Amino acid sequence: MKTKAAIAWKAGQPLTIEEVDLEGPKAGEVLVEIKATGICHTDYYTLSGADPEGIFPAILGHEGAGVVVDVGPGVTSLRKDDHVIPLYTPECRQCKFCLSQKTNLCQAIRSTQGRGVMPDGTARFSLDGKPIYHYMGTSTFSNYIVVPEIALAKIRSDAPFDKVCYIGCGVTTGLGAVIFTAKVEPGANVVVFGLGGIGLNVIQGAKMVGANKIIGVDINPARQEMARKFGMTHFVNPNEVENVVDAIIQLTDGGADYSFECIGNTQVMRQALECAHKGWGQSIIIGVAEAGKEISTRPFQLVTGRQWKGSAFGGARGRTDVPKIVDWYMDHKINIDDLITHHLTLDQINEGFDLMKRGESIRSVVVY
Ligand code: NAD
Ligand code: DAO
Ligand code: ZN
Repeated sequence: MKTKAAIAWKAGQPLTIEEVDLEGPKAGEVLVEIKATGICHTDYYTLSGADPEGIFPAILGHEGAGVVVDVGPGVTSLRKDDHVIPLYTPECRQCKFCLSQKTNLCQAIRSTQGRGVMPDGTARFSLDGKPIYHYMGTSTFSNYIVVPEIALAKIRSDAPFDKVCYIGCGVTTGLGAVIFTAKVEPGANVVVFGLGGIGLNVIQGAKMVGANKIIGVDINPARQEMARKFGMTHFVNPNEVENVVDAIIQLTDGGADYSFECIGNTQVMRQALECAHKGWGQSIIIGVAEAGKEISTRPFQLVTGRQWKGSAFGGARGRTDVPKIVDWYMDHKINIDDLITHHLTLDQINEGFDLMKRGESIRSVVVY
């Protein structure tokens, strides 16, 4: 079949909209019509050329929601018309990683996903007979996609696609980092570095679990208003204080119980670790740094009890946790609507990247 998609031909170049060929689902695969997709900073990271795993030409996008159109042989958990969210972190429930119950990093299809192909080693997308590669196993900047069954979360059918697509990455990453990775407890003091599409969801998660002080840090003062709406109690602009770490240590009587880096800046990762409380403070890295960057601190920071951790997709097990997060949204326990600042058509997708680069959007959502 044909599908309309935005193609990333080369790092640093705008996407172009094309009609591409899409092969149908093979064994264990599912054809999905994507109804809406968010544009995340990680799509920009790959498009910019900073991603060491970036492959071109590819169809980017990993924050979608849609409807099952057809299933391949052997698919048992999904059928036509089911509503789904594609998962860049699948959940096979059979690999060593899934069975460990210690991580959400299912490895069942990791090697082929990282090479931009399906588990049989080939791409389903092509143009003029040449392969166009998949991205993060999802490629939601295409109206139709083929994905393995283990990389789809089945969700309730009354949830609006243009809102719950954000649960495919940003919402789950932010809330999950608080709830599943850090397990923040009521009364804890929390610091969030970077108040974008991820950081605001960390703030919302911290409020949800009953954190005490929720301190937001951002160089963009315009982020303050939205962050307060989501539960931020204090704001620090690094350009307005002499030393961010000292400012946070003062505000928290010795340091944060939990800090979250939601930018991808290795200098800020160090600040986030060093503002954590001596003896027990945990710092969670969410931001994805440029290829080749390294983190550093004095080892004594760890000897004296601070812990450095990371979180991918919020530590969420997609097929298990994503449907629950959709329920939280439908039950008004979380706010997604106010974070979606722009709705676009696929033809306007490059505008979505421009809005992000200028710091004018939180989330732009493309509606097909
Ligand atoms: P975003 O661009 O929407 O937000 C980043 C925010 O950081 C902006 O508000 C910006 O003003 C602020 N900022 C930039 N430099 C700063 C500095 N030096 N000090 C303080 N604030 C600063 O990005 P996003 O969509 O929220 O994504 C944030 C990061 O999370 C990216 O690196 C993205 O790739 C990563 N990410 C990780 C995961 C994961 O699973 N770990 C998932 C999705 C995204
Ligand atoms: O299992 O080795 C692995 C990689 C899993 C990918 C996790 C990606 C999380 C960070 C990228 C940001 C996603 C939008
Ligand atoms: Zn697995």
